Amino acid sequence: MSNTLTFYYNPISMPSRAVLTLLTLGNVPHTAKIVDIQKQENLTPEYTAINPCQSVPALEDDGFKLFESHAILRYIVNKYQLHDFYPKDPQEIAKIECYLDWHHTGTKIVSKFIFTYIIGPKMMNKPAPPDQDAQEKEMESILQFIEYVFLGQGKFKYVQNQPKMTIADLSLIFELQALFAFNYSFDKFPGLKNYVQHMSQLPQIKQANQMFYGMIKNAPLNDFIKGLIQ
Ligand SMILES: N[C@@H](CCC(=O)N[C@@H](CS)C(=O)NCC(=O)O)C(=O)O
Repeated sequence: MSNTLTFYYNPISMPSRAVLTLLTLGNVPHTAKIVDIQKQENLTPEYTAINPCQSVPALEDDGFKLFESHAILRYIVNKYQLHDFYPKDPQEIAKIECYLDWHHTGTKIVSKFIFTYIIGPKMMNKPAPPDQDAQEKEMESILQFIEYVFLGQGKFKYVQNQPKMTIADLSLIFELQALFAFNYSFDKFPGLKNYVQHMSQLPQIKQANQMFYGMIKNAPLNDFIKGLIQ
């Protein structure tokens, strides 16, 4: 197998961290290249030729170009036969796919909330819209759904009751950890809190989060988050 896979990412991007963690956990030979979004490297003609969406992550493998983190995650598990992270049984596959499809309109509401009320106002000089309480309620209804449905009321260790961590978990966890920037306690959702706790302890996830944790470490943080990011 040739070592031609180039992974384009940004360490602050949640979908980038999901793919990076799979590459690390799966021991996939690759070259990782940071795309500096602040310097607008994602808008260059060279990068646009790799990812016409001008977003991260993206991948280039011996001339084959791919964008969208879920497509990239699936490509990696299929190409490198990483069945530990993607089941073989059609019904189990369908359950993982169900989460991955739902993620874009469901879980993404969590990161949208963080962007609107934390990253926008604090880092991009974008004033926060006034209806934070309503948006927080909507965001929490998503957290409740994840806990109830995808984590079986908190009884499942991994998304969709898989025996091992799959690409669905990798997609989910970094979005949930974005709530650390909001100093969120997770106390309303004990099943979700347990999930965040055990997933956050994985060394490869900690490693992927180095820059993110560095950015939040001096902010006021509750003991739950402090314990996880050290
Ligand atoms: N659905 C896409 C989302 C990609 C995306 O929105 N990436 C963001 C960072 S998390 C980005 O590159 N933003 C740069 C920009 O839009 O200018 C995926 O999962 O890959």
